[in-house]
Amino acid sequence: MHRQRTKFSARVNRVFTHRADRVAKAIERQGIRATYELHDRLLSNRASRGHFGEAPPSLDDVQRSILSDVREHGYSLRSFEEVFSDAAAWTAIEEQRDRFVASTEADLAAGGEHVRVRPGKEFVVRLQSYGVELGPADPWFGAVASQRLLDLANAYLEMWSKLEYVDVWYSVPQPAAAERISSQRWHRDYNDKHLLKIFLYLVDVDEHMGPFQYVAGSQPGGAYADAWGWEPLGQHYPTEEELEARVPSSAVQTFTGPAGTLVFCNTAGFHRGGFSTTKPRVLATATYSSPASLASLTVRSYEYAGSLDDLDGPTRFALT
Ligand SMILES: O=C(O)CCC(=O)C(=O)O
Repeated sequence: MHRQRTKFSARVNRVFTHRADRVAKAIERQGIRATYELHDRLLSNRASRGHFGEAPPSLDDVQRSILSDVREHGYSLRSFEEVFSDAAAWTAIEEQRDRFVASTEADLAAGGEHVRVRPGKEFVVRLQSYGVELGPADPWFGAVASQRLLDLANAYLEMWSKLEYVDVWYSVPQPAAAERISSQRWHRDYNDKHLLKIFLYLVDVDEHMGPFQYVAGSQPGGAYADAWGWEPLGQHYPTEEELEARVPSSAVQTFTGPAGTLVFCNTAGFHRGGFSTTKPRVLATATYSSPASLASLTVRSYEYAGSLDDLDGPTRFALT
């Protein structure tokens, strides 16, 4: 997760000198951090914790075991089949992948002008990006807006969560000699400490295809939580050597696996991925965050396009 330029700093840029711009940005950062803390303690998350506490969801064995993994280690490694046991849903997601891969490869072959990328992260082509409408007709959205996953996210965050981000990514292979950049480097997501992120591999991913990697125990509350600890808008990108000096190599988990591999993790912990040097890595991803994050540090990637009348309280809260 990488920060987008805010309107305020863009406005300041036009008016102030370079030095004043730096000062304005520092003040803005301080204000955003304070706003996040206030929303976490009082303004947003308190009510959300209250809703959750009134009627906590009852979880089945699979959900409970994922929850216990993520709490203890910061991640849980599963498969789509184990979590959903829904062959039709998996087929629909595979068809969505095939359409996306075909259109992305046609666009890239024609020069890449029409692919959706974000500045500074051009190695990831996105199916949706920001500002789209999503609803039950979209198979991946249907899976991550399901009660099964929302119950899990809410139980992990111990509050009603927001489904903040939903997308499918195609990571374009890089030259083997290229430097890792952006989310290919070790980092903590800056936008919340109450985070549950999901990655579903849509192709087989080996060690050369930029597998997702995670430092077990680096999640808030874990054994390595204090290594460049999480803070709102934090921007620590330690080198491999710096990370190795503070965290044993046995803590670094590398998720190679077949299509259908499903990783749950709190990306407030250290992670990286997407540095493929051979074949494209295609995956679906989603993020559940706390309301405090949406109120201060991030924007939802989509607008919900379905009918709100059919939704229960936690689902309506998550999607709006
Ligand atoms: O592409 C990856 O494996 C890492 C993605 C990432 O850093 C993120 O979603 O925060």
